[in-house]
Amino acid sequence: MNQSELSPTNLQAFGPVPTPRQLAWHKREFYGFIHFSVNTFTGREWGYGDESAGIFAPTAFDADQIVRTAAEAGMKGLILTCKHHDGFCLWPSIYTEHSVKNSSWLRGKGDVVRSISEACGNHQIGFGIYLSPWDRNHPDYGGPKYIEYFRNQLHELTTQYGELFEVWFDGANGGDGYYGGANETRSIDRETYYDWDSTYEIVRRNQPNAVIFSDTGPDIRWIGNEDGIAGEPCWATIDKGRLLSERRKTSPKTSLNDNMVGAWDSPTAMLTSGHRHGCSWLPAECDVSIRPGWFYHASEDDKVRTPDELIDLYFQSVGRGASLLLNLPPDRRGLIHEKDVASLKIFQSRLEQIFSLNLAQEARCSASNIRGGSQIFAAENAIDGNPETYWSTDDDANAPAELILEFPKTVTFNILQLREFLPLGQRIDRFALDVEASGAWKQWCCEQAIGSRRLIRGQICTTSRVRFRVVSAPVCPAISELALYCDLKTRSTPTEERK
Ligand code: FUL
Ligand code: CA
Repeated sequence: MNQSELSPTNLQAFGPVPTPRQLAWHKREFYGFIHFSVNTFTGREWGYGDESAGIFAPTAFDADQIVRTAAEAGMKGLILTCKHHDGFCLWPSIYTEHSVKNSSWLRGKGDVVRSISEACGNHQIGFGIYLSPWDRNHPDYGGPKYIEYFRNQLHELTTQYGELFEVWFDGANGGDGYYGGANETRSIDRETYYDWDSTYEIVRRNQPNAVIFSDTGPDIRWIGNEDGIAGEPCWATIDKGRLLSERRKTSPKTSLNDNMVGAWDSPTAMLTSGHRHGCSWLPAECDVSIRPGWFYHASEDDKVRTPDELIDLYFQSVGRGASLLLNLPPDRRGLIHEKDVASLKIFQSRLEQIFSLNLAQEARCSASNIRGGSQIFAAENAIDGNPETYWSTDDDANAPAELILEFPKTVTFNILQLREFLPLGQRIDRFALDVEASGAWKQWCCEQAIGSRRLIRGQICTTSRVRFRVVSAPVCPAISELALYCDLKTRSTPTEERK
């Protein structure tokens, strides 16, 4: 009998738990966004909707180069802006003329969605779609005919391009647009206009494994900022009722993105941190661009995020139990620019270097308590490299509880990685790590929230004993992984400090 078969009887889940599609998504952690449209050729960030399809003219579009760049950077999927707010479609939709079929690119015979989705298949990474609900080109936007159009397009995209891992619905709705020449401001009621439940139904029917992203879910929530930074802590759970009622208090005719700055209990602050005892499992995704803009602008060629900045983002998103959705905008050739490629290459090799050696695997591991004294919940499960096994305690020995790692010879580390066994929920409130120094325990960190993956960067230290403590938890823990790493790049700092 394996541990997961035992868990329902032996160990009750705590609070909400992820659905199978959310669980699969948690494993993806780092994936990319591709913003590509008429904006790439006009220099805008939000096209007005009056751009001629003819201006979409990449000179050397190469889906393989784009997807290879993403895959080699360690991304496990790519989400393409099939239609941004300007309404221009990167696939030859049968429902509009405003698409690649009327562009000069490949004499109207190209299909960016097809090419990128196939390249994702070739590189064995997931493919996802972004379809903007707001459409500044469509004459019927704001009325019922547009909803039919939007759903028809969603149907095309969810049936003609293979399996999708994520469907991304943008909350932005700026009001004004070309709207087929009308040139006016059209405001919609974001609560009711799209009748989201019926729209989500299309995705569920055609792509049952895809997670749906929008500001407030249903599967994945927005992190509340476009900086790529999750809250500290960031809970996977949230009180959706409270979130939605606070959101309703802000104007229903704007998008959540329009209320970016707010008080602690503002909807965006809730999205950033989640709620410890929230009743929905709704994990966060951190979207951010490798450049200041979402679309390519030559003027930003010198503003590409550096490998160090990307590493920081990774720790502030993936390292807080969220995912990192990093945007790579193709340029006017239809390629990821050399500067972005160069930064991603160094970033990826730094990541590989950091996580290449898990020092914890060299330790002997013991625990203050093992559930039922059983091997099934053994201390070693936390360091066995198997995500399906975990350490747990008896119900009355949940906190404080500790794991002690003893090393045959001293180890030097500055990074701690933890994971909880997610099918049993997010169980730990607060934890600490201590290191032994001159015969006494010294606290190395004390933080809240673990969840899918928690990374803590701290002081570099050399020791032969490490103690992990569950400081506070309402139920017994289920720690599936405790790992220690050393980031070579910062190895020199502490020597300086020790002097
Ligand atoms: C926002 C949009 O308005 C931006 O243009 C971009 O697509 C970003 C990912 O989402 O809401
Ligand atoms: Ca394990």
